[in-house]
Amino acid sequence: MRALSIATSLLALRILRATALALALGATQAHAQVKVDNAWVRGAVPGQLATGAFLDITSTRDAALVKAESPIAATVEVHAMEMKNNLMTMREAPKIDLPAGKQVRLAPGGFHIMLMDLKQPLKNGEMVPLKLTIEYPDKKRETVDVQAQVRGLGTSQEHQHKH
Ligand SMILES: [Cu+2]
Repeated sequence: MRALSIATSLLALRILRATALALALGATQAHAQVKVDNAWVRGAVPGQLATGAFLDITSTRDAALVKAESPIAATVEVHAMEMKNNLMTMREAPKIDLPAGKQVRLAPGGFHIMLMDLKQPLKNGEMVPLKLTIEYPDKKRETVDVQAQVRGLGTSQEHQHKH
């Protein structure tokens, strides 16, 4: 009886270990599918209402960036730039496609994350948390947390316009 119960608890321990390992692996794989590099946010002087966040993003399988959030801004949108009547304008993009294995750049003059109704000035060197929501073709979603560094304080005109 005693031998049996030890065997049973050993088995239980093995199952627990296997489960923990599977959970750990699952978590790692989920996050390894999307890689974010060079995340930065353009600095904002006191009183400035909006600025842009930029980054390079690569997904190992087809996906789309569908949403971005940050605690430093009341409103966050994914934006695309386009020419309209010979003027560069920006509009909200419902999503940014991330083809499998291709690095997609969010950069000044192109796609960007618009941080609006800023709650605080952003000084060079500060870190801004961003939460990106990635959607896969099967509609499953996951979030990726990114720390973006503040650079290039208040030098741009392109994010000064009103939305
Ligand atoms: Cu914008």
